[in-house]
Amino acid sequence: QRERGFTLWFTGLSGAGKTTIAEIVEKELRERGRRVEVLDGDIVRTNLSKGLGFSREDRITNVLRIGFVANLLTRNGVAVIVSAISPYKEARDQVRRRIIDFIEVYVDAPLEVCAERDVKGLYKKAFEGEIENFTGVSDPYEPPVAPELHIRTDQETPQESARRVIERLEYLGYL
Ligand code: GGZ
Repeated sequence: QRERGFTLWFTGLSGAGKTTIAEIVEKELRERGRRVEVLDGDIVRTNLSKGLGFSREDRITNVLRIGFVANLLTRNGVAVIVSAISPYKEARDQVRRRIIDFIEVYVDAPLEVCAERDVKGLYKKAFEGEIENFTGVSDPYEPPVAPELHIRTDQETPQESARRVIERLEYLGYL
């Protein structure tokens, strides 16, 4: 009997904590002997989605490409972790329809908190108008309506968030 694959899809603003939580969950899954692949928007954009920008069309293309690869891996028993802003509900729902074992995790922190953290200094640039179409500042983010899990990273530590993700996977029967 093969292990059941799944796609954990982290969506949320830049700086909300998607990558940080993904790293902790990845480690935990490996320790449990699972085969894991992480698809991070930031990294995908240097290869699979190289050349794409941040227009609505390009973001949707990016998300659908990630979804395509995630589906290939998922149906082969891999634990897939995606972290991409994926701001458009329509694109996320399209991926959801294609991947049977799809778990949407809304990594949520208020814009002010993300901007305050400003890990990469991108918010400062966005507010100063140096970066156009920056999600949450000058570009839309459509929050999930019914995610499998809603995490508030301004109210708990990354370790606590990761624990809740693992618990949800156990509850859903994937672990
Ligand atoms: C949002 C941007 C932008 C704009 C560059 N808007 O937090 P990060 O830095 O490390 O990750 C963000 C990444 C966004 O790529 P995604 O593939 O996740 O986006 S999407 O799902 O919408 O396709 C951010 C950085 O690239 N970045 N410019 N204008 N984030």
